Amino acid sequence: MTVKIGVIGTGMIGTDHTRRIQDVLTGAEVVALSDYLPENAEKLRATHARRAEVFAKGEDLIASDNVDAVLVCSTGSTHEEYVLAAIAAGKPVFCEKPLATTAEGAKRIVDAEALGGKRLVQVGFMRRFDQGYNMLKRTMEEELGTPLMIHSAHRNPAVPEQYVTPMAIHDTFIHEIDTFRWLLDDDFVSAQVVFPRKTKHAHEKVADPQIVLLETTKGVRIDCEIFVNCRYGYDIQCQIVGEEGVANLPEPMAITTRKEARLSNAILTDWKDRFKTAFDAELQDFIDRVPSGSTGGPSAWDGYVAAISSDACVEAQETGKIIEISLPVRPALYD
Ligand code: ISE
Repeated sequence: MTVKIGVIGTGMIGTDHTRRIQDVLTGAEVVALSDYLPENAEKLRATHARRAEVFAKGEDLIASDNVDAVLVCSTGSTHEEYVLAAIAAGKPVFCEKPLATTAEGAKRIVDAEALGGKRLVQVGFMRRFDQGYNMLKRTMEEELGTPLMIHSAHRNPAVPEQYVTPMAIHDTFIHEIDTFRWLLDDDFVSAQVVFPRKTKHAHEKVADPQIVLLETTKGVRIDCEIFVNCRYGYDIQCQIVGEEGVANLPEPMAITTRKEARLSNAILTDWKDRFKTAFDAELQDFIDRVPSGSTGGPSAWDGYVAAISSDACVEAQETGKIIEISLPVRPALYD
C-alpha cells in the first residue's frame, strides 16, 4: 500500500517533509497540499509533487477521500484546529511542534483523542529518532546506574528579529523538554530560569543566553543553556551524570583535518542538517504505521505535557521564581 499523504503548510518544514516523502522515504506519496498562500502550495507541487491536488482550505484536504494521513506543518497557531479535524475524520496525523500554542489547546486534542479511544496523533519531536540520542539513552540505561544530573546546551548561531524571549522556551527549549522526559522516563516538578550577562549579538526583544533549571519527580536536576545567538554554529550538547559514570551525546560525524598548524572539524550551522536523519526516521515510522492503523512516537499526551512544562518555564522567565509543575492524570490511552 502507498500511503496517500496530505501536507498542510508548505513553508520551510512542510517543503522539507514533502521533499523527504517524495525523494527519500518509502511507502508514501504526497497527494494533496494546502497553504494559506496558495501560490506556495502550487510552487511546491510544481517542484516536488506534480500529482498532488492543491486545496485552498486545510479542512477540505483533511476531508478528501484521497488522503489517508495528514501532516500539519502550518504556523503553530493553526495546529490545534487541523489536528482536531484529523481526529474527527479518524485519520492519522503527524503534527509539527507545538501540538498547540496553549496547554488548554493541547488538552482539547488529548481529550478528543482519548474519547475516540485510539491514538492518531504523532508530534514532531524528532530527537527521539536521533541515533545519537538513542545511543545515549541505551548507554545511560545499561551503564550509568541511576541518573542524577543532566548538563546540556541548545545553541543556535542566530535568530530572526521576530524571535522574542518566550520563544527560547516554546520554539527552542521545547525539544529538550520532550527529550529529557523521554530519556529519563520522568516528568518535571519545577522550573527556574536565570539570565546571565546578555550577549551584544542579541536584538532588543530576546534575553540571550538563558539557563533553565529543571527538577524531575525522581529528583534528577537538569541545567540547560539556551544560547540562540552563539554565532559559531548549531550545537546541541547533552551530558548525563549517573551513579556509575558519565555519558555524552555524540558529536555529529565530521571530517577532521590537520592543516596549517590546526586540527579542526566543521560544526553544522542549520538544525535541519543536524537532525536530518532523525526527521527521516520519524516520518518513515509514521508512514510505516498507517497501513496497520497504529500510531507511535511522541503522543498527543507528550505534546500536552510539553506545553504545560513550557508554560511553567515561561512563567519562570517572567517572574524569576521557581515554578511548580503539576500534571493532570494521564488517560489510559497513553499508558
Ligand atoms: C527551530 O524551530 C527548531 O526546531 C530548532 O531545533 C531549534 O534549534 C530552533 O531554535 C527553533 O527555532
